[in-house]
Amino acid sequence: TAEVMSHVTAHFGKALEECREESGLSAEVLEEFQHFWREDFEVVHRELGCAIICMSNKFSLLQDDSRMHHVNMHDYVKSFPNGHVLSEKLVGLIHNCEKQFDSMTDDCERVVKVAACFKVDAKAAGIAPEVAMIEAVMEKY
Ligand code: BOM
Repeated sequence: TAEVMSHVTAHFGKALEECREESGLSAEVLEEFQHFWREDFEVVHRELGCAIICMSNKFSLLQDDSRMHHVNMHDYVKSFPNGHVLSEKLVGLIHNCEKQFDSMTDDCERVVKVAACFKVDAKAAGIAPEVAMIEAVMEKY
């Protein structure tokens, strides 16, 4: 659900500042991670892909090939309030997106494509949070 997704985003987004330098993602492109979900934010920059890889690695959410670690992602989402209602859906949506871009060899470029696909599909599935929902739970993390 969008409510659970707001918790996951709030927590995951806290890793952004640790990853700014190595990813090269400027504040002009993305100031705060929750803006990822804004209607007018375009998920297109290679540096955002690099940042998502770096952030995911902080929580062991990726395998060595920079694809999602299914078990760890499942457990991560389940660790949030009502996480069990979202975890399988989220893993399924991300994996479906990964399959569509599997031939891309640049990890950062591929992951930003996967993230853009995930944003579209999460909205269609009704699990995309409003930025205001994320801001309401930011202080918990
Ligand atoms: O193949 C690489 C898999 C990358 C997984 C992350 C994709 C989605 C990242 C963008 C949105 C994040 C929102 C919440 C955290 C989900 C883990």
